[in-house]
Amino acid sequence: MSPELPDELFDAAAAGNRRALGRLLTMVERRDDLGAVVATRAHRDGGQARVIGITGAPGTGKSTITGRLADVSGAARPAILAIDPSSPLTGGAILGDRIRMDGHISSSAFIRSMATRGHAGGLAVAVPDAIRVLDAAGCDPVIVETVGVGQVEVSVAAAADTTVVVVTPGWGDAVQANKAGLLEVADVFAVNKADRPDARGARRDLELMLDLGHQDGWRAPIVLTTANQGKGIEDLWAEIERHAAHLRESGQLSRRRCQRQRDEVADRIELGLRDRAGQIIESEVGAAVLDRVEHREISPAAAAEMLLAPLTPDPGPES
Ligand SMILES: Nc1nc2c(ncn2[C@@H]2O[C@H](COP(=O)(O)OP(=O)(O)OP(=O)(O)O)[C@@H](O)[C@H]2O)c(=O)[nH]1
Ligand SMILES: [Mg+2]
Repeated sequence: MSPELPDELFDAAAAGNRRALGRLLTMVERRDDLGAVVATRAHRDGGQARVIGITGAPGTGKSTITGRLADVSGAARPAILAIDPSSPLTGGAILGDRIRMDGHISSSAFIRSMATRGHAGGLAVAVPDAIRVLDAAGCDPVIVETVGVGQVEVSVAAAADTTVVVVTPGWGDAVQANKAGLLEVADVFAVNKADRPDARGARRDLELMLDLGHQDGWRAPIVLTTANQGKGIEDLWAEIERHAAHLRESGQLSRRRCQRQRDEVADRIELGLRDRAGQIIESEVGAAVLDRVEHREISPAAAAEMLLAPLTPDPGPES
């Protein structure tokens, strides 16, 4: 019989059973009661894995790099989590297949893809849960691939210890507006498709950008890669490891992780309050208060304050 209870699934997953690991991830993605049990245990047992984010514009070679990195890491049980914020419900599976088709086929990595399911903000809580499950099941490193340069990617980058931003020759023309965003998230840059003309120019543009930015004891190194030929991947891995060592030695690793947990709790509060707001508006009391707004007895602001009051009790005098 195959195990179906979270504890049994964790034992099986830790022993290398991929199906059990997949089941656990499905449980946390559903975010139901069972998912909460899984997430709790994953949080208790996690904290060991190195979490590496790989991000950048569509088609820059993230999946190819990710698969190659998993192999070059020499790790026994690397995991890849591919996230596509733009994809509809079924998109995730397609993305996963694309890793296998386009990218180098990693020999040992556990690969999982996740779509956002159109849940505003949902990714912010689903991704950390999935990372924790992989971590608690003994996967290391956990490499998280996200597409795009924008808000979602910034929040996903926040879930990683080390974030690699992938650009290609000509990047400077393409993402003019996002330079500040790139600088903010990048711990390491990969200029991929270095087999194309002007990879050196792309590196120079990045250097100039880094010269202007402020530095916090770490200047993002730039590595030229030709991922589909496996070139530069070992150098890239070396820089990722160097950054990991810097985080540990400077004490930033625990600071970043603390900040991350804080952000996640804030995200979860926001999500919870948003759900509650919907429920309140739909409730009988909500309808009655809205009725008074409609009759111009009270303002929308006053209505919101009235409906919020039970949610935010006065903390009272300090005890
Ligand atoms: N010429 C060249 N092609 C590459 C290189 N690395 C990857 N590719 C190719 O570029 C295409 C896109 O690679 P992917 O790894 O799927 O890129 P991606 O960034 O994961 O793409 P999305 O997930 O769709 O955003 C594939 O056809 C790769 O084979 C490279 O260094 N040079
Ligand atoms: Mg990809």
